[in-house]
Order: sequence, then C-alpha cells, then structure tokens
Amino acid sequence: QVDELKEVESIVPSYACQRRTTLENHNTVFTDALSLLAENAELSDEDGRGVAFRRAAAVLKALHSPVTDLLQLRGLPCLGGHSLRVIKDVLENGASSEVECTKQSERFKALKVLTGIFGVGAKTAERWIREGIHSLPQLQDSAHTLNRAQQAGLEHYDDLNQPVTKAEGDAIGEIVEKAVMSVLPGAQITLIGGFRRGKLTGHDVDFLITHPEEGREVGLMPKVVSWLESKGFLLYQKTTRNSYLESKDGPARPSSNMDRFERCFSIFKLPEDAKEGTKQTETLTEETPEDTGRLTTPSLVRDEGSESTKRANLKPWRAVRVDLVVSPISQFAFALLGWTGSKLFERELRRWAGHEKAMSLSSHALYDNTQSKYLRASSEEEIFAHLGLEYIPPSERNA
Ligand code: 8DG
Ligand code: MN
Ligand code: MN
Repeated sequence: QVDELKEVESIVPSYACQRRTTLENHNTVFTDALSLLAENAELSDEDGRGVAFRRAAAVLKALHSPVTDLLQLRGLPCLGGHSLRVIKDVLENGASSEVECTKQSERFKALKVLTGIFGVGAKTAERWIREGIHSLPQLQDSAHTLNRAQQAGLEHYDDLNQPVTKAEGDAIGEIVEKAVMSVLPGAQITLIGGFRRGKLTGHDVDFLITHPEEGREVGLMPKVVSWLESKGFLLYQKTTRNSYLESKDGPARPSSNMDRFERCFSIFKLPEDAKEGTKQTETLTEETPEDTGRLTTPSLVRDEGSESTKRANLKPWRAVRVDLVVSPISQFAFALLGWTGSKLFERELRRWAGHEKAMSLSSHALYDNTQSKYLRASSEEEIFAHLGLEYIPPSERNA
C-alpha cells in the first residue's frame, strides 16, 4: 500500500512546481468545474478556498489520461473532500450541481460582468453589487465616479473581453520592439506570461525588458511610454516606479509578493493592419453578435466610429491589454521566472521555497534563510537548481 502511494506520488508530486503541466488537458470537464468554483471563491474574498480548488484542478491537469472513476484518484495529492464531491458529481451526473448553481447565481454573474471591467477588482464589484448595481448600464446610470483605469476599461469593454490571439501578441511585440529600440538600442525584449508558456490566446500580452549592461535600463519605461504615446499606440497607461532599488540598505529581504519593478499596465490601440499576414481572415470573419450570451453587452460607450461602422466590424483598430516590466540584468532570471506564470505555478514555487527549503523567492531574488545570503542566478535553470527542483520549461508550467 505504501509502495503504491509512493508510486502515485512520484507521478503526481504535491507541489505544482514539481510537475510538468502542458496545455494538453485530458480532464477539462473536471478542471473547468473546479476552476469556476476557484474563481467564485476568489471573487468572494475566500482566497484559501480558491487556492484549494486551483490546486485540485492543477493535479487533474497533470494527469496523462481522462479520469473515468473516482478510484483512479486514490493517492493523488491536493484533492480535498469538497473537490472530490465536485468530481464525483461530474462523473455521475455529467455536471456539478454546485457549479451550475454558481453559474446561474445573480451574484456570480454580476461579479463577472463588473470585474470584467479593467480596473475593477472583487472588492469594488462587491460594493457596487451591495448597492444594487449588477450590470454595465446600471453602473453607467449610477452616480459613481470611475477612476481613469475604470473609465478606459468601460470604454473598451468589448475589446478587452475578447481573447488576445498569438498573432495580435506578435503584432504588439513588433511595436514594443520598435519603441524600445528607438529609445535604448541594445535593450532586450522577452515575451512573458501565458504566450511564453505556449498559450494560443490570453487576456493580455506581457513583456519583460532589460539591457545587458546593468544600470542602462534605469529610466527606460517613461521613455518607452512617451514614444508609444507620441505614435498614438496607447489608449491608457499607468506606470509605476521601481521601489526595490530605493531602499537605502540595498536589496531588502524579499518579504512580499508585491512587485517593485518599473512596470506599466497599458491598453494598446492595435491597428488592424498591423496584424496583416498573421491574423487577417480571422478578424474579417469574426462577426459574432451572439457570442456566448455571457458578456454580450452592446457597446455602451460612444467612441470614434458610428454604431453602424462598429456593427460592421470596420473599426480600424482594437484595444489590447499590455503589461510591460523593466528589470536590471542582475535580476533578469528571477523576473523571467516570476512573470512567466502560471499564477498557480508561481505560488507553488514560492511555497516550495519557503516550506521545503527555508528560502524566500521573489521576482527579484532568492534568499536562503539558513545561510542568510542571496543566491545569485543568471538563468531560470540555476534558480530551479538552487531550489532543488528539476527544471521545468515554460511550456510545462501550465498548472
Ligand atoms: P493570460 O494573460 O494569458 O490570461 O495569463 P497569464 O499571462 O498567465 O497571466 P497574467 O495575469 O498576464 O500574469 C502573468 C504573470 O505575471 C503571472 O505569472 C502572474 C505575474 N504577475 C502579475 N502581477 C504580478 C506582480 O505584481 N508581481 C509579480 N511578481 N508577478 C505578477 O500578473
Ligand atoms: Mn498575460
Ligand atoms: Mn499580465
């Protein structure tokens, strides 16, 4: 029995960062159900439950075949009673009653619609729902003043809720490349986030920028942003300063997961012709007024182009969320690892470091609490080695 358990555990170890999770998922029927419950928990300020569902889903994502019987789950880690009940329900009835119930609940639907606005988090959505605001028209009719991010989010709601394709990501990459090269030739740009893991679509495009000479990257972000703004590529941007270098006693022990790089949350105005040759047919045929019925909000806000133009899908550009991060070369490997994701993989890496190795991992550094020193690394492989983990390439970090 013990041997049997060990065998299972060697196939599916308990930390997601010990496992190879590709995009090939044989258990979507279960992982979709568990992910929805995770999302609902996260939107309801129940992060603990959220993580539990995420971990359970991640274990099923790592399996090499579909689960057809509960017995196959014996000995697998991270499957709590609640998650097992959901899986059992799906196995026996084809769907989970809890999931179906959640999906149909007014609260969940409202949380989804409202947090679908860029700049609106669970807390804000919760507050609005308590005031009876459940939909975008209700929000617009309310007297609420929206901040700049939320205004942009509402204005570009439809575009921002349409998945970004790899082709669009590549087109954005070319623009970012041009911007960075004009303000700091020799700088390096790396695609991070979901697209680096091989995903075909994403909710945004993420880039990490560095320069091989330490220090040359300082002050880069405002220049890149100015260039982009001057060319009319930005619909919205908010740049935050790097505060990591600002602490006087050198790099402080990484204490929080909060990021302290120079970073820019933005909304790009991507010209349709910028995708020429990559994604043309898709754009032209993509006139799906009916969608899934989920977030079909008629464009609520006036922007350039008449209603008829928009209905004909002739708007010559589309809004795309883009995240830019600048890191000094000395922290590049940590930034690369920290921003490639998935979110659960990152969380598990930090949990492994802390609980199993007495180390603190952040997107800036790795600190060994036993030796009281920082462990340097110039590649992701070295960081995995410091952590005593087998190297997992980005395409297998889709936990
Ligand atoms: P998607 O956009 O394709 O839907 O998914 P993703 O690319 O995996 O997710 P993401 O939300 O764009 O985040 C990309 C990675 O960046 C992910 O691993 C989480 C990480 N990340 C943030 N915010 C922060 C932050 O403030 N600090 C650090 N260190 N990492 C962050 O999203
Ligand atoms: Mn992303
Ligand atoms: Mn992002």
